[in-house]
Amino acid sequence: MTPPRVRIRDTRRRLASLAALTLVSALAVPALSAAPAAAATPLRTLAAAKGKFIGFAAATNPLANEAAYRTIAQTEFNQVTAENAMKWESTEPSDNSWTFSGADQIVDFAVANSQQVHGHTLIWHQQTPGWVQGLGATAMRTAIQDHIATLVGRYADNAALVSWDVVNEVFNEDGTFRTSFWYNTLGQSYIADAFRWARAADPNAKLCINDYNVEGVNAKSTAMYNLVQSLRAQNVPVDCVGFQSHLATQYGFPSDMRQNLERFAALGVEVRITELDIRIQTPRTSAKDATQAQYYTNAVNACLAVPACSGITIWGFTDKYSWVPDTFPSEGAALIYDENYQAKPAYTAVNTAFGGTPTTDTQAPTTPGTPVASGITSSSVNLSWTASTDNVGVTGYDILRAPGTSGGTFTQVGTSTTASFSNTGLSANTAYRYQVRARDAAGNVSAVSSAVTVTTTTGGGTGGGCGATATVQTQWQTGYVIEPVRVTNSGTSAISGWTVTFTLPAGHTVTGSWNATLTTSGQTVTARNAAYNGSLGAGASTTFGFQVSRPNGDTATASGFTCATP
Ligand code: G2I
Repeated sequence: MTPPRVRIRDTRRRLASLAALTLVSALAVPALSAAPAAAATPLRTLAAAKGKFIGFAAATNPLANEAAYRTIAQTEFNQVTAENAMKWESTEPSDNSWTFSGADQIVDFAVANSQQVHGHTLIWHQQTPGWVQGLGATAMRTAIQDHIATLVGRYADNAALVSWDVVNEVFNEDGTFRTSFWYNTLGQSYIADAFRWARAADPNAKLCINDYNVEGVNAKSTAMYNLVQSLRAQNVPVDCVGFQSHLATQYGFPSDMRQNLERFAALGVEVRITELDIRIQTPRTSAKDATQAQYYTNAVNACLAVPACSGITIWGFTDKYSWVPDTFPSEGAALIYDENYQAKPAYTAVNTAFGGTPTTDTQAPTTPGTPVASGITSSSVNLSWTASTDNVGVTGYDILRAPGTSGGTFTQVGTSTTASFSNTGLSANTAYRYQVRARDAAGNVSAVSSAVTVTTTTGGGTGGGCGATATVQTQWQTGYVIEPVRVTNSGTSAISGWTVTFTLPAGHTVTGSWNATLTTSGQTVTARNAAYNGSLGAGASTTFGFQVSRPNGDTATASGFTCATP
């Protein structure tokens, strides 16, 4: 493995550290319960102890937007490959017009989390823009050289970026060269040129050739072997060979993977598993999960058995984002976490193969308390609840919502890592019921809590609602008058009624009121509009007042005035 280079001259912006915001999205309830897998030493800790990296292919969108994705990405992995963001169409969509945002985002994330980056990919027949494909030989050569010099050069001084896929998928299955536009225009010369230009742009990066269906000994991997041997004999700087390892359980595991890695290692190159995923024919079953887990074990063991194998990159990590179903209809579930970020048996397999002893905890967290609603507006509500407890630790909560005061179906509207949640985007003057359930570090799920019913306020259009301010008009030893309590429609459309609540100190009693109807429950007083002052246009206000008696010498007055509509 490349020792990390120590100089970091490049001080590009870092990802702003995003607060652990709760996520609001409609998630399906998992069809198959996740394996009791975690409460485990993270994969990166285990792999590092074996001198290997364990990485993932990063998709820019969830990396920017999903806390659950980021948490696993930084906790479990010490290596990252850009799934798409460093490809030619992403970085140089038109000639000499560059977009580095996605590539920088991933490199910055890696730097912030002490992860090494593998650059993917410089020369590939896919995801290369049309303007390149149509070039003649001389112009194409120049375009390749410029592309490599600029892209590789950008990260050459960044210690995190340790390696590049220089050429990708140059072979057909029978071991002949793929007749791509590269090959058809330049012959095989483009391969050696690309490596030399990459070396010139970053003398320290490990330079790799990468392909799929080369995991076992076969015609294609033998062609790869011969090419690497011949290039190195010509002093072409090929340092490393990447074995993508897009495997499928229905085709069997390449049982000679270790032997194949070893023959390449004997050429003096680093080898790495670059794009591991193991797809099944969906839907998942326990039996298919078990086969998949065994294949993951086999792949990790193959790398562990070969000292020249620097590590393993999984092509993603959650089934929520995987290229497989788009390409192979009715296949998928190829990764080690399910689409709800729950660890699968495949995770347990990888963890165990790297020497971990993940617990097999099956104890569910205690049921969370019934949610308590506060801060209800016409479009949002804050929920909080008594936290669950768990033997291996609660990792978060699912928030479920059903429409109305009864009936309907509870569906998940978000997750929270704390015992509170803010649900926004609700309809005004509408009832909802909320329940929560807890998850633990091993993927166990608690029973759902009892439901709380919430009715949003009527609102007044954008920023709807009302406000109340109270003034003490006069007071004496044993009482006081609050006048006016001014009620204002703070929205942008009319309201047809209002309710002001406030709190009386202990021992205080309302003795009279005007322009509103007051009812008292304990220390809480509720003032409803009178028949003649409930309707308020946008921005309009009205007032009411009341008188209170209090214990002799008590100087406190009523407080905590809030207004709701209606
Ligand atoms: O095809 C699987 C992998 C085979 N080896 C090379 C890898 O680079 C390749 O990765 C996949 C990505 O996982 C996909 O995400 O490469 C595909 C392109 O051939 C990527 O798919 C593309 C879609 O085809 C586009 O429609 C989409 O806009 O991803 C793009 C970005 O999401």
